[in-house]
Formats: sequence, structure tokens, C-alpha cells
Amino acid sequence: MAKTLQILFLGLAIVLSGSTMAQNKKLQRDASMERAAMTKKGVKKMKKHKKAPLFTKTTSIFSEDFTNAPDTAWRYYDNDGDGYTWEYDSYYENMVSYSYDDYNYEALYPDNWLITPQITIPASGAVLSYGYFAYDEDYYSEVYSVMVSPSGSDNIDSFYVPILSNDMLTSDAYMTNTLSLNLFAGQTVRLAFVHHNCSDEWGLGLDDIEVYSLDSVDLAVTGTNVRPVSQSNASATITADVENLGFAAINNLTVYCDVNGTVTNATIASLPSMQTATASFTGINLSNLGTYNIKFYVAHPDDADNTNDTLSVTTTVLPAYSLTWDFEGDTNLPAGFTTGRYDNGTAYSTGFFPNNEAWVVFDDTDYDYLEPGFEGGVRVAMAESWFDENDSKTAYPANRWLITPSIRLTTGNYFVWDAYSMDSEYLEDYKIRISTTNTDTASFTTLATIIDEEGTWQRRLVDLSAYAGQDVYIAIQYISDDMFRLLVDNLKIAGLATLTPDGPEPEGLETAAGSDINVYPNPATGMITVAAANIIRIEVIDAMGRVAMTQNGSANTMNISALAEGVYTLRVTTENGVSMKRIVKK
Ligand SMILES: [Ca+2]
Ligand SMILES: [Ca+2]
Ligand SMILES: [Ca+2]
Ligand SMILES: [Ca+2]
Repeated sequence: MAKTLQILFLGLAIVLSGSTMAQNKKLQRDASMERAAMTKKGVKKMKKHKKAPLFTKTTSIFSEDFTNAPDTAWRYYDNDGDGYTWEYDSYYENMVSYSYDDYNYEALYPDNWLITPQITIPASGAVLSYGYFAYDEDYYSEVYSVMVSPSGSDNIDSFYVPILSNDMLTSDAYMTNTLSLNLFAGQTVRLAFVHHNCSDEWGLGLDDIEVYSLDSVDLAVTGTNVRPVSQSNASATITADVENLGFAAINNLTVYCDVNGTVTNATIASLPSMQTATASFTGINLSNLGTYNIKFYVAHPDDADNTNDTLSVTTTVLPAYSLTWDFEGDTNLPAGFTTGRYDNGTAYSTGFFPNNEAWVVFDDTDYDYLEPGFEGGVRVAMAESWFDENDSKTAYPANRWLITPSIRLTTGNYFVWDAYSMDSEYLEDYKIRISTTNTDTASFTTLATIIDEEGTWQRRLVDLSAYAGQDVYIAIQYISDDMFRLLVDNLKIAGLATLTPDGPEPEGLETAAGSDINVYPNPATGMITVAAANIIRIEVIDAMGRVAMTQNGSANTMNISALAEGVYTLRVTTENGVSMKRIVKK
């Protein structure tokens, strides 16, 4: 871009004389760049939304990621004649075309063409994949088209076939798009990316241009709405996304759904090449508590690649939640939480960790850094393993603990949490641990270890049934080695549980379920007798973790004839502690 001292001075003068449009945009731009710099190595803004390559089984026949400036086989045209066209951005390693002149503070009216080298499309067809994004998080309404020259000429007039027309960006996120090139099977073509029909935004970025050849038929099951954690539903609708990675359009495709061995199917009426369609399976019975194994699959006789025909997932149907910490209430950790820092590191992002706290509540209101969570909200718990560059390597790995208050469990409890790695280039490691005594780190045993947590929100669970009837602390131990930031939210206990009333019970009083009291008869139809002294309260808890009956007082008999048949847990509170006993109502 042309830039002289005089022009710079004029630009400055315009800002100072109150051209608010330019001034605001410049400020927005600075904020945008600051946001990029906020991330580890300053590149997250451009990379955080990148997905894994779509076509792992097909053959790449053209690929350009702009790690280096494009070679002379590429063409650039400034069709509007303003002196600006596509240029190479060596910092972000992609191509950019501007609709706003950042030095002169004036709008541009681009009609800028970036033209690929000649590419020969195989007779079996091909697909174009590319990444694109806006340079400004607020001024993102860039518009572009993708055109094809079927003759392979680099003359603009030869690009008379549009394969995408006037697509307008809707955010600054890095997006990927795929377009079929099957129309040009067997021909040698050039592709043009045309930035046009927009003005006064900032810049359109373009990266990761690839052309892949295709099999004749290749269907892949690529996604589902089934999540690892569910709530009871006797008539659930679950879905499978099926992608046509082949050259041929497929009609009346049968998609199968196997839930714990029961198979149903659904039909996708038409699925063109390079498109994705969703098959819906309705009336699926997920009403019982416990784990369901669900397998979606296609079985087309001509499918060239059977490794992507099946998607298997599990979901665990949990009882209702009795405790939830969503961190929305305050910018301090919720009451009763404790933290511990047992590494020698100093969090690099000192603005967020002013006293090098182990974990903080991060409020996203003024930042908009967070991916949208499952339950909304703007506050999460956050820890960092990116330590000050002056720290020696012995500072690593992180060892930072977030510990819940003491929780009094009943039976059938699960711990559920949401988590993600803030920078998907730096995936985080952590453990879920439990203590039945105190918050000393030596008191905790490991329930789960998560390596490389995903770069998008995940909802996960661990089974706490081995701790039925006990008072426990649950800890998230952050153990990443020089990554970035781990975010957690919506810590929950499924099934009946309460905060331990006056701190943990005296050691030795909590017992494994039913080991220290006798209840008779069992099974029972009406009156039961609880053989325990100094009873304060008897509660009957159903299989969903709900309290079905409560009897306060010292009586050691109770009439359960009103209960439906089934398995229940008696929770007996005495002056000496709490005991659990499983009973059957006939
Ligand atoms: Ca690149
Ligand atoms: Ca131009
Ligand atoms: Ca397949
Ligand atoms: Ca939250």
C-alpha cells in the first residue's frame, strides 16, 4: 500500500479534526488487534475456528496455505483501478484484500481478483475448499464471489461461470467453505476469488485453498446431536449428519440408528455431491437411567470408503441435578470453594491473575472471548499454564486446584462439568479428583484424567456411585505443560445431594451403603423397621435421586405402602451420622 509521511499526517489530522467515522473505526481496529494479541502467540483470532480437514480419504490435487507468498503462477487484478488489489499478509500468512484504506482513512470500492494457477479437474470430479474471514471484528460485512474460467485462461473475461455469488460475511470468525467443481470434470481451469460489491469495512482474508479429487460414491456419517450427558426422555429425537463426499448425487438414502441393539432407520430423500443432510430418528426411548450405546450408519453398496460409514456415541441418562455452580453470581469463586497453587509458575496474563491465583472467575462481559456455552452466561472459572517467560522450565507443568465445598452424596450421583481449551492450538490437560476427608492434595484420588481437552465446550461426567452416602470434596487439578487457558463452567451433581451442613462428618461415621444398619422386612410392602438408635430423620430416595418420603423424628418404623414398586434408598440420619440402605418395595 502507498504510504508517505504526508499522507500519514493528513490521516492524523482528519482524526484530530473529528472525523468520527474514521476515528471509531480506527479504535475498533486497535481493539481487534489487541484481542488478537491477547491470545497465545497472538494468532488465536485467525486460527481458533479452524477445523480438521474435511476430506481425509481423498486426494489433494492442489494446495496453498500461503506459508510463503504465492508464486508467479498466480494472478492479481485491480479491476476497479484504485491501485489496490489482493496482497500477501506475511504476518498472518494469508492473502488479504481491503475495502478500507487504513492509512488515508477512506473507504475503498474494491473489485479485486485473485486468480489461481491452472488446475486440472479429474474426470471423477473435485471439490474446492478454502478458509476466509474478516479482518475487523465489527466491520465484517465483506462480500466476495468465486468464479471459474473453464478454458484455464487468466483473462478476466474468461471467468464467466460463478460457483459462489456475492457471499457476505456475517462475523470475523475464520470460516471454511467447500464448493463442487464437478461441472468442470476433465477440464483445466483457473479459479478467481473476487472481492467486490462492498465498501468501508476493512479487509477480507483468504487462506488454505485446496482442491480434492473425489470417489464416485462415498457417504460419511459426520455428526449427531447426541451428547455424552442426557436427561430422561421417553420420546427423544436424535439426529445423524450424513455427508456426500462422492461425485454422484444419492437419492433415497437409508440411514440406520442402533440404540442398545434396537435398530430403526430414516430416509434422506436427496443428497447432492458435497452436501450434508440430517437424518432424524423420532420417538427414541431414553427414559431409563444409565448408559446407551448409539450407532448411526449408512450401507451403500458402492461406497468406496467404509471407514467413515459409522458413527458410534454413548450417552448417559442422569437423574435430575441437585447442585449446580455456574459462576454467574459473583466475580469471586462461589462460597465454600478453595483453590491451591503448587507450581512455581507465574501466569503470563497478569491482568487476569493479578496475584497469580490458581483459578479465577473470568467475566466475559467486556471481552467477548468465550465460545457460547451450553447454558449461556458470561462467567466461568479459568486457570492458566502459560507462565512468564522468565520462569525456568522447572516451573512447569501447572499444578493448580479448584476444589468444591464438601458435598453430601446419596446414591446414584454423578459429577458433571463443562470445559474447553481457550486456544485450540494449545489443548489443556486436567484431572477430576475426589477426597472423602479434607482438602489436602494428598487426600485426593483420581476419578478421570482429560488429556487435550477440546477447543469447543464439552460436557463430561464421572460416576460417583462408589462414594454413596459420603461427604466428598471434588477437585479439578489443572496439569497442563506450557499451554494457555482452561475454562470450566456448570459444575453439577446429578441425583440427590446437598452441601454438607456443618462441614464434613466426623471421620469413621460415614459408611458404605447399608453396612451398619438393618432394615426389615426387605423387600417390604407396608411397615418397615429401621434397627438404629437415636434416629433424627428417615428419607426414602427414588431411582431418579428424588426424595419420595421424609419422616422426621425418632420413630424407627415407617409406612411405605404409598410408594410405587421399585428400588429405593433409605437415608437414615441419626445423632451419630448418616447411613444408607437399599430397599425393595413390592
Ligand atoms: Ca496460511
Ligand atoms: Ca482495487
Ligand atoms: Ca463411506
Ligand atoms: Ca457460567
